[in-house]
Amino acid sequence: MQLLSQFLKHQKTDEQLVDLIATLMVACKEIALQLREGELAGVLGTTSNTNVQGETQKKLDVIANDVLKKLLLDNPLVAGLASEEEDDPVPGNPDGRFLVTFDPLDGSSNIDINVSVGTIFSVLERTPGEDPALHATYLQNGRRQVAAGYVLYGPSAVLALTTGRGVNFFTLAHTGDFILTRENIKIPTQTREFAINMSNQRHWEPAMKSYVGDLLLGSDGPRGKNYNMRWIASMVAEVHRVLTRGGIFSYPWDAREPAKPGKLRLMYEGNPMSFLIEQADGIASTCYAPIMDVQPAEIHERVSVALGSREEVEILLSYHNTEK
Ligand code: P6P
Repeated sequence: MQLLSQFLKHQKTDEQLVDLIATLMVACKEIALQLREGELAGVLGTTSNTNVQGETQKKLDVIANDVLKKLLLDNPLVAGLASEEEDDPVPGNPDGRFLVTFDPLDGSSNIDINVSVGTIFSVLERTPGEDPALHATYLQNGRRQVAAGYVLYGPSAVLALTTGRGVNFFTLAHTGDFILTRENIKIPTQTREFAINMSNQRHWEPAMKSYVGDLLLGSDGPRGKNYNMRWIASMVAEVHRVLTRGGIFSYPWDAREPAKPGKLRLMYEGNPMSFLIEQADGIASTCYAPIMDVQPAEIHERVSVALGSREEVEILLSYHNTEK
């Protein structure tokens, strides 16, 4: 049995990054405990606030955000953070090295029905001299990430982590340690499983309608095989399934809010998940370009997402006339 800290040292991970990841895990353990308590701790339900996204904040969104903020700002390595639940960046140690962007509790619409949710995080380095109180300091593309991952609060709490040397899973033990449980994850290149919110079908662009339409035709159609569908409405759970057994997950642009590229957020959903997917030999695309190549203009900007099994995503891209 190998502890997270032992594994990272064995991989010769930068010691300050190991320290930061340890801080993130202390926060995620606390969040896991609060989630396990659920109704008993009176932490379900919503607040009277809405976040910068215009979404009503769940009590646990706020709790998870506060736990992460406090612990990260207590770590002198942290120059600042940007959260889905914070309108503006929160500066930490002005001489700190790392910037952390995070979605404290992704999928929180599932909390009150006891379905899996997760914490998503992305680690960047502050460019020396840049002010961590300014939005511009965080606007780095996904290729600049030095680490990314999520903790999925499911039947077990599982950390999926990459520092650029592959993807590994660590399960939270009753001892409070994250233990290595799957090493060097590689996504199967083919799949029969797709995940998309079909209720938006009439709003998609023609290429997505055509691609999904052919999946639905199954063995009678041009794809020549039958597909199964999943939709958990929790990106962390969907991505974990893709990393574990393959598949394709998409939340594409749709005409409901045409000015927005998509629903999911680039800095703390699209980029960290794309880092994991590419490190596991999958593809993560906007349908027209790799997500991690997108140059962010705003911290809370959104992005269209299609990610998963390499050969399946390549077929989706061909419907969009996008080069692989
Ligand atoms: P819809 C959760 O709110 C989230 O950001 C992702 O985790 C999830 O994949 C998506 O939105 C679900 O969106 O429109 O199906 O509720």
